[in-house]
Amino acid sequence: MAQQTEIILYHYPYSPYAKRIVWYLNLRGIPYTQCLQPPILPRPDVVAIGTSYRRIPIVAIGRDIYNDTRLILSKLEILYPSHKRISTSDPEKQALERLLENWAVDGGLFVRASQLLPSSLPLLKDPRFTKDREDYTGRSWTKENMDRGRPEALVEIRRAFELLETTLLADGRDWILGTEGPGLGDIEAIWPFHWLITLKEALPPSYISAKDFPKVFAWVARFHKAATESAKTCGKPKTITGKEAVAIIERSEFVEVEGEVEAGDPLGLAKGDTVEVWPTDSGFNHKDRGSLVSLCGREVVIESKTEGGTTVRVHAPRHGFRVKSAGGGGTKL
Ligand SMILES: N[C@@H](CCC(=O)N[C@@H](CS)C(=O)NCC(=O)O)C(=O)O
Repeated sequence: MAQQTEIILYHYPYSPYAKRIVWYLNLRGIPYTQCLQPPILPRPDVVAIGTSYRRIPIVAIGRDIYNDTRLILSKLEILYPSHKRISTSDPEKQALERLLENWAVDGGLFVRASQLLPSSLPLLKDPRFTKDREDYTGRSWTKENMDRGRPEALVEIRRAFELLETTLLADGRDWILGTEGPGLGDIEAIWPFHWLITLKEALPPSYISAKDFPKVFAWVARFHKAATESAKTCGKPKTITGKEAVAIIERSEFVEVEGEVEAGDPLGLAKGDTVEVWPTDSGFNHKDRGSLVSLCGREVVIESKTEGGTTVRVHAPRHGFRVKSAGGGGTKL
C-alpha cells in the first residue's frame, strides 16, 4: 500500500536532520515529494495536516503523519521493503547503527554541533530566528551565550572526530560499517560531521582539520559525492504547496493498519483516551493532543484532524517523547 502512496517530506533543505531523510530516500531510490517550510514558526502547512509538532522534518504517507527522523527511518525500512536495501542484516552491525543514531541524536553530538553555528551567520543576527530557537531548545541563543558555549562544544566535537578516526574508520575503510556502498550506518553517524564540515567557519582549522582527521574528512567528502550522485540519479523531487499537500493527504487512505495499546504498558492508558504527546529534548512547548490509537515500546499513535476535518494518525517514537493523559476517554489510572 505505502509503495504506491506519495511520500510528502516537510522540510527545509539546510536542516541537517532533514538531510538524513533525503539521503536515505535517494540512496534507496525511493521517490518523494517535498513541501518546503520556513526555517522558523509559524508553519501553517504543518498545522493544516493536524500536528502541533514543531520540528523538521515531518513525513506524511497517505493519512499517516510521522514525526522525528528516528521513527521516519524505521518506518521507511518497513514500508518500502522492495527498494534497494542500505541497512545491514548483521545483528552486530545493527547494534552499531542504533548506537550511532543514539550517539548523534541523544549523546550530545547534535547539541554540541549546533553550539558551533558561527555567530557571524546572518540568521543568528535575526532576533526572530534566535527567539524561535530559544522556544525550540529552551536555551539562550544570544551572541554572547553562543560565543561562551563554543570552546566546550569544540572540545566535545573534536573528541567525536577522534573517536571515528581512531576506531571505526581507522582501518581505512570507505564506509563506516565496512559495507560495499554508503549505508544506513553512515547516515546515522555522518550528519553532524557533514553539517559542520560544510558550514563555513564552524570548525577552526587550527583545532579540527583534514590534517588532524584525514579519514573522517575523506569519509564525509566520499559520502557527499555519493549522496550528490544518487540525488542526480533520482532527479529533483516534485515540490508542492501546503494546500496541495493537505489535499493529497485528505484524499488518501491510511498506509498502516490500526494498532492497539500494548497490554501491560506502564502508563496504563486505554485506546480512545485523550492524550498529549510531545518531545522532551527540544520542541517541548508544542504538544500534540488527540485520541490514543496505539501505544507500544516503539511508538505512540494518536488520531487528529486536518484543517479540513479529515481524520489522520500522527505517529511519534516512544523514545524521547512523553505521553500523558489529557483527561478524556477511559483512562484506567
Ligand atoms: N529528534 C528530532 C530532531 C529534529 C530537529 O531538531 N530538527 C531541527 C531542524 S535540523 C528543528 O526542528 N529545528 C527547529 C525548527 O526548525 O523548528 C529528529 O530526529 O527528527
